[in-house]
Amino acid sequence: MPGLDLAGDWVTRAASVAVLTGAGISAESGVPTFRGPSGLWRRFRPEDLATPEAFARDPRLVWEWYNWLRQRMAAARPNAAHFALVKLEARIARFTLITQNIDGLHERAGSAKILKLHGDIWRLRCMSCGADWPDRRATLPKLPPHCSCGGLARPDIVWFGEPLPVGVLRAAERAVTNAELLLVIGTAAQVYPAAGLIPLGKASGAKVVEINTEDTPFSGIADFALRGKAGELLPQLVERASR
Ligand code: BV8
Ligand code: ZN
Repeated sequence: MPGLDLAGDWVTRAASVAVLTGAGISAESGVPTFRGPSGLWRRFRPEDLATPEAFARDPRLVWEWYNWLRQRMAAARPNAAHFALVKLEARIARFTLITQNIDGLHERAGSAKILKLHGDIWRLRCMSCGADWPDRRATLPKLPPHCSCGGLARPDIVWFGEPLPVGVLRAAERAVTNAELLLVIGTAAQVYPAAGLIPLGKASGAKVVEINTEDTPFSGIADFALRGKAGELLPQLVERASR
């Protein structure tokens, strides 16, 4: 693929690289994407479940969905795309991985510096005292779970209508603003403010390489829009860069 060689050169020469990943990078690990043909939201509407209103209305229903999601994510394994990013992180001093994913697969692959824009399904947060803690059990035995203070616990993730963690978003904006190269992998680029990082990086002078099986609203501003699976293209890109 023509773009792959040139994009590989850019990765080799870039002094700073930012990467934005979405659900598509975990698709080959068996984690269903949000909008794909077998998309999660085909069965459930996000408005019904991934919102604070839905949780206030029926915490048990929302937790049943997240228990199902936890089981799917616990059974998933990082794929070649996740591991390729670990190799890239080891080679490039100024490297920032920004993810919209809550599945924890980047961590399990060995990525260290991760900016999690939408939180982490393996953490819970108390609605009363605000405490948050890790819980990596595939499913939670008692729904909805409660905090030791007796308060109701929620997944420590960002729902629609909720602000992203400010520090994380600022750090992501800084990373794409200072990046010479921005890799955009497996995201439909439709959820904001995450998607806004792409034009921000471009406007700040970064070269943009998109890896996706389909077109997105920002394919047009990418210097290379590589069409294909992340699990296949990303390892090839990193392999070319390590020559
Ligand atoms: C906020 C956690 C304000 C929950 C998620 C109109 C215009 C602009 C914005 C809005 C608007 N109306 C509403 C908004 C705001 C809203 C928004 O952007 N809505 C969208 C739908 C229009 N945003 C928000 O509400 C955000 N908060 O704005 O707050 C505010 C500010 C201050 C004070 C108060 C309030 C919060 C957004 C976060 C929502 N939470 N996740 C959960 O996961 O359950 S978002 C959810 O979607 C996931 O995190 C997911 O990652 C994310 C984005 O989806 P993608 O990652 O792109 O995945 P998707 O399935 O869509 O696409 C997969 C892609 O991969 C596809 O392109 C496919 O082609 C590709 N692919 C598939 N297989 C492969 C592949 N590519 C490569 N290889 C493969 N094998
Ligand atoms: Zn509590």
